Amino acid sequence: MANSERTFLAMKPNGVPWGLVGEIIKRFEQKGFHLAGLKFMQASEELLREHYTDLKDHPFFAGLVKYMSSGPMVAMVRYGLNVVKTGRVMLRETNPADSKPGTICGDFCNQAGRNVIHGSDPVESAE
Ligand code: DAT
Ligand code: MG
Repeated sequence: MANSERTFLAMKPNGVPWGLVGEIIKRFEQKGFHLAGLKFMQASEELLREHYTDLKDHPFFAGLVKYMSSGPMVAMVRYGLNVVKTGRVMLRETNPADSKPGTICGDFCNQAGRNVIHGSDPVESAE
């Protein structure tokens, strides 16, 4: 059922010290996406290399894995109608300069390498 579509979101190691955990949870709550799971966790470099395997040939890959493993994240699974695509719209364009005000990156970030939150894209990746 479309209403049970699920996405994986994770507030990145900068989102936690920047004090954005409550704000970001609030946005997903207000939008009506239900919480299926939530975990405060620090990911290993090994797990992150697997998570980002599609990006392994990019020059920023090593820095991405190091940064993402540098501190705790708040990982969540949320579900609802078109949550993967809608969640991405709520997050950003990958280039912060293209992210509109009102999106998480439009409001809280200015560089791709510190973009506050991960959100699955596309549905197969969320699964
Ligand atoms: P997104 O996270 O918006 O789906 P992505 O999957 O292409 O973007 O890249 C994953 C992460 O890698 C992204 O959140 C931040 C980092 N990244 C992407 N492009 C980058 C760049 N040009 N410079 C530095 N980090 C980058
Ligand atoms: Mg991506």
